[in-house]
Amino acid sequence: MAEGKTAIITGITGQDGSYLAELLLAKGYNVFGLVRRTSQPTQGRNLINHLMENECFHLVNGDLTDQSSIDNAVKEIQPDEFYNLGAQSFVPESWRSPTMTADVTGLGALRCLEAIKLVKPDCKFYQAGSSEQFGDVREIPQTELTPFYPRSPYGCAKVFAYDITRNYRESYGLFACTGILFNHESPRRGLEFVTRKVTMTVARIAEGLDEFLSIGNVKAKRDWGFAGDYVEMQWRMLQQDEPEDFVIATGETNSVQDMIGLAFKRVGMTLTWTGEGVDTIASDQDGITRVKTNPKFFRPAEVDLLIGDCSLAAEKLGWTPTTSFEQLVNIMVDSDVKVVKEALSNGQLPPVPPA
Ligand code: NAP
Ligand code: G4F
Repeated sequence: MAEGKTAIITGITGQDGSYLAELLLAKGYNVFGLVRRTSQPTQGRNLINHLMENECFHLVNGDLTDQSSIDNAVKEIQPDEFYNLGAQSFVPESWRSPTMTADVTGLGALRCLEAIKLVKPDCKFYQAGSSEQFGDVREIPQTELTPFYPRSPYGCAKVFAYDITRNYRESYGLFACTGILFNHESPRRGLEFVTRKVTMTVARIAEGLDEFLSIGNVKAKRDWGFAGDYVEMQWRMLQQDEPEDFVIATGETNSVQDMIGLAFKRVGMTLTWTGEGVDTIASDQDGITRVKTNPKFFRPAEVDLLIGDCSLAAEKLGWTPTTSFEQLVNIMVDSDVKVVKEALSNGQLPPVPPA
């Protein structure tokens, strides 16, 4: 054990959990990641494999749906800080599995707060909030004061988690706060999310493995940033003197169509778009169809536009995003081209985004 602070991270195997663990270890923390039991112990752990030899990095079994496992982790570890990043985080899945999403993503936060309240009330708590809480946005851009209007079971669960975090802060005096984070991406993003699905498919097309990208609503707009920047803000929120909720965003919005155009541009293809809605397609400079719309990727209720106002974080946390939208897309395309090339040269099958 290092002499520094001790932190628990739920969601350690995910995109943000892996970046946050690296950040805290570099700052001298002892990091304990909560992981769900799987029948194959190494399954899904590839983002943290490189940390397993670090003597300050530990895994502890637990599940956000199980109060005792969280209580036990807090009792044994006696953390100074607790980052609740675990969630069923894929919005379309939340319509297919709404009660599971409410249990993990909503009640999971309450279970963490209960454990802290009863066992270690001076532990600081970070809740991973989401711009999905704004949903059908009530104002543009969205700030910490914008009312919520979630559009999915996932968004509703995150609103509950936000409210209960504020309530435990006000009822019990816990240092508990929510970061309302807008979409943040990286080469570690899950293949089901739109940016990574696009960059992996573009890499596969560039290597001649696929012919076209099958996509949903390309008109939706998001405020996309780089995940590595965003975990630094999670940490900074817990270093404040007083707990406070913050919007973390870039302040720039782009459409899915813009994102796809940049990704193809990176591999030397210029797209021309035709049609509307489910009839939208895009062809490259040689007239080959490279993007086709598939109704199955449209959602029962869409969040059309997100753009955050991060003035409060700029003022109090010193927040300035370091990676532009085009740089982010280029980083992700280049990484996936490398992944595909390496797999092919090793005689392996390159990753395929879920259909
Ligand atoms: P992610 O890659 O989908 O990771 C989710 C993590 O939650 C995984 O480690 C997963 O573990 C874990 N998990 C799922 N169910 C669990 C359960 N029942 N018990 C314990 N752990 C469980 O998500 P992310 O992109 O890193 O996002 C981190 C957090 O920020 C999430 O809460 C997400 O909702 C929120 N958020 C993300 C963004 C974004 O743009 N990335 C924006 C706003 C908010 P397994 O490996 O076992 O599945
Ligand atoms: O990449 P997405 O699946 O992300 P979404 O729904 O915005 O949620 C992500 O960001 C949230 C923060 O706002 C997080 F809280 C949440 O956990 C997650 O990380 O979809 C982005 C947009 C949507 O409008 C969707 O309709 O892309 C559109 N889209 C169009 N075609 C598609 C597709 N999304 C996916 N996943 N797959 C498609 O084929």
